[in-house]
Amino acid sequence: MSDTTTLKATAAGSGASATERFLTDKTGASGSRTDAARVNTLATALITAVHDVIRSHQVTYEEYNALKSWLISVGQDGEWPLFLDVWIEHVVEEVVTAARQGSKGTIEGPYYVPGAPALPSVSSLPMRDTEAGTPLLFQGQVTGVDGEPLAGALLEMWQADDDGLYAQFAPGIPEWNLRGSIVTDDDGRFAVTTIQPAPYQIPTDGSCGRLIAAADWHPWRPAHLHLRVSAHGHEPLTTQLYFTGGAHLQDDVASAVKPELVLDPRSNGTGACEVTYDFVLDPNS
Ligand code: MBD
Ligand code: FE
Repeated sequence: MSDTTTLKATAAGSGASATERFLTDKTGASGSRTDAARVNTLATALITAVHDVIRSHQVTYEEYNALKSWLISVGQDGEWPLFLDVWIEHVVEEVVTAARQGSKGTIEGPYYVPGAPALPSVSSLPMRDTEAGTPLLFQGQVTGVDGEPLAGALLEMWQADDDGLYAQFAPGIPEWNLRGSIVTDDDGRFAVTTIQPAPYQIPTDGSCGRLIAAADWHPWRPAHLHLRVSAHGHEPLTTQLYFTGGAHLQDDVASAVKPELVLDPRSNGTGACEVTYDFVLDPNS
């Protein structure tokens, strides 16, 4: 018997998965490396910035306690990855990639999983027979900054399904659904069949949703494909691609849209859409 409550995507469920994922993949190496002088500089600057907000906005005890209780609940919901990636990461990405010559990138967000199944240069992303959405043929070439094709580059793709759910962060979806690692051919080319993604709402039933409601913001991101493009001797590129004319290109809750990242797919007359997009990777720094 299928029990709908056990299959319901919840903020706490996706938050717990995203927190676990982050602790598995992203700590360890960087967790203890920062030296004390740098910690002192950054922690002092951050705490001082908060003091300035309290003084300039004459924060009350009621507001201080509301903040304290909200911060506690973000952790209880596992929503620190979501909060940080939606409201903070875009500025880190801007600072860290400012000197790049190759393709523009944007934020990774909380739902990348390394190790998606390897696929040949001409492939379909894994999907269900019943997968909803318009088929999309996404093709292009990966090169270095001098135009040299990068054979054997890895194009990792991940996206939400038509209900806005990511495999491994919501229940009831096959493990690698709409996730794959495409390997480019001898010319650096790839051609991937997937589905056109739908606009996406970040979870609204947890602490981030309570902040959005309390501040009268909205939870929407424009429809997007996530990509991580990597090749030997080159800086990996983390990016997202959007769709011209789509909702929320101008008011992405995660502030992660750039004009260079907007695709304009054309109908190919068979009920599918096609678009070409090329990636240029910087050499390793
Ligand atoms: C997403 O799917 C996403 O891409 C970002 C940046 C934040 C939350 C959910
Ligand atoms: Fe996303």
